[in-house]
Amino acid sequence: MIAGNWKMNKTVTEARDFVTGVQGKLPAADQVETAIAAPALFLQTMLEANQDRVLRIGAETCYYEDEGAYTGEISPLALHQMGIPYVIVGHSERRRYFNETDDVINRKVQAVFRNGMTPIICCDETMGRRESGDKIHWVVNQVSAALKGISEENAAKVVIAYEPSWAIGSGTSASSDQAEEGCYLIRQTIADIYSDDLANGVRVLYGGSVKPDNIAGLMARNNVDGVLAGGSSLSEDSFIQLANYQN
Ligand code: G2H
Repeated sequence: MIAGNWKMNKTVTEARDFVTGVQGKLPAADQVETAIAAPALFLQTMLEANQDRVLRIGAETCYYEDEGAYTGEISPLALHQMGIPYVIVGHSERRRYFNETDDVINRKVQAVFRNGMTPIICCDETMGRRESGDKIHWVVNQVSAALKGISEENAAKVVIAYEPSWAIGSGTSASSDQAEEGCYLIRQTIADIYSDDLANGVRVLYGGSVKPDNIAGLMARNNVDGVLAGGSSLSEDSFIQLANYQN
């Protein structure tokens, strides 16, 4: 899976032009699944521009209640009714700037599944934790907390992204060894909670300064099933190159 996370970038017009521009230039979905998570403001326009339906259009976050007096929040029920298949949950920027706790993230994962969508759960790790040797504890706890109470049937569908905060937006990706190690740790955690079979079927992505010139080395690793790209998903050319990294 090659997924993009636009964060708070672009306008509705730019979002529509991007989707129009990538039509016919992405690999078939049964070879490489491609997705862009975009601000909720753009989603309807993007869905309408997505004539060939190869690109999956996702949301960057949602609330954990379906409806009610929650001013400014994004309803997972409404996302599902629009035809949105994926929602990013627990990105490190949501944890850091919007105080999302493990408990909130778990509720959001439940809400996404309750509404028939699939969460792309992000799991971060700071350089401090990596250097102090605390990364295992930290990553295991984040994955376990996000999946608390999630059935096997739903856990089998989940997508999890290993996103070391020291690589995000820095211009320097984790090495392929570091990405492999983080993704392996996530897969092992899922295996411990559920089973090896289930864990082997889950897609684990790497995110953090992925670019057209480093994607092939990351994707070559056993436990890296895809990438979540921020900055390099913003331009059509660069996203098309990421999606066609095998060519
Ligand atoms: C990590 C990533 C997208 P970037 O946040 O999820 O962003 O590729 O810009 O480091």
